[in-house]
Amino acid sequence: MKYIKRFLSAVLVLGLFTQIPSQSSAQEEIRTIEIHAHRFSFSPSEITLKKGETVKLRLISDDVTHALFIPGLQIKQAVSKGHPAEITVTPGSAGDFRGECANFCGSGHGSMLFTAHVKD
Ligand SMILES: [Cu+2]
Repeated sequence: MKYIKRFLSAVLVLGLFTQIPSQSSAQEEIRTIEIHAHRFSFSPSEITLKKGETVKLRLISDDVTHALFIPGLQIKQAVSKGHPAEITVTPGSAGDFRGECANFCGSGHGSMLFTAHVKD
């Protein structure tokens, strides 16, 4: 009985130490790209992704509510000041995917363009 208890607690302790580091390192592997939206542009206005690579896009508004709309990548995400938004994307094909602001934000709204280049 004594040995069984020792064995079980050893398994528990080992489990704790082996699980926690592997979980956090898996999260760190996802590349995060920060994109600021402000009247009247995105910065950066172009990003380069790799086909099949999962990346996290972190959207931040510096002023009013904007929305990043990239139809070819099934992305449509609004973002307002003080509330960053995160999108995870895994491009399935290579090419240049055009995007734009999808939330009317003033006179220069139409010039808020974006391009995601996806390499093979
Ligand atoms: Cu906008």
